[in-house]
Amino acid sequence: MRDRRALRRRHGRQRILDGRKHRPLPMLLGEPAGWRRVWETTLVIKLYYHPSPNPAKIALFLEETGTPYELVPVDTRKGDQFKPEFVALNPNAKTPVLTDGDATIFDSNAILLYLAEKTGQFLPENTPKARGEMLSWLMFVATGIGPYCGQAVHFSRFAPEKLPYAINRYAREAERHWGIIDARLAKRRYMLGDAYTLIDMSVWGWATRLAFAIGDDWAAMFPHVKRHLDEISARPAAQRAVALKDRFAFKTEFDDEARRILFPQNAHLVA
Ligand SMILES: N[C@@H](CCC(=O)N[C@@H](CS)C(=O)NCC(=O)O)C(=O)O
Repeated sequence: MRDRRALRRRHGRQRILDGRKHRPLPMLLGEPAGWRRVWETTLVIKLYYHPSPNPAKIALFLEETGTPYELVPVDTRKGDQFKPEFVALNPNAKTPVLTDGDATIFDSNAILLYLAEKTGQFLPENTPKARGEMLSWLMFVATGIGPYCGQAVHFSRFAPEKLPYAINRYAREAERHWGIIDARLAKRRYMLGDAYTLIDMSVWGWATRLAFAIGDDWAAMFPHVKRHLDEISARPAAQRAVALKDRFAFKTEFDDEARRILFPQNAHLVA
């Protein structure tokens, strides 16, 4: 009890981080031991963020759980991801990164799993069957949806040469992966059944960019993905997550400097 009072004195009942009031974690109300754990651990969470699909998933999870966090902008079009202090957190030099005390986690799907396990929220039931399904879909999004959408965008929008083979390869593979998600959502409300879980948040990140990744007719191709996207996007937490982009003046131009920074391995080909 004394610990709790001391923490309250230090942080206030609702701590103001980044100019905004954060609500206490709802799942822990009425759970005094949990309160102490939350005050001691989650107040120190930092999300290294850029307004793009992978960081968006993490923002959604933090907003859904009401977890207090500090938002740290990383302007990838200006090269912030290559600063030594950021590379020390993520040797892959990409957003998002989450730090929680002395824990540092990179890669969006790893972060989602970390947060779900930490908070005990948005996980399926703890049976081998349900856990196996959850891990399979999490990895499917991480290794299929993310990379194929990323490359589809790259070759159709950013590559200086329009290479039909590469454009077709990645567009068709991105579509094939989304077709698998669409078929799954045709039979269930959420990715794992009746409950909204971390997998839905992971899918949501890239679903918000489907028009950009595979074209304006995507909704006709994947109506169940569209229904899922619309439902999640209407949630207040999703709206707060999307609004985070307005807190900082991120560079929006995709000019030659941004191209050189984001695709350094190709810079000598277009110089
Ligand atoms: N596998 C990583 C991919 C992260 C990623 O590609 N992040 C993009 C934003 S969505 C980024 O930071 N790009 C900057 C760059 O490539 O230099 C994850 O899921 O977190």
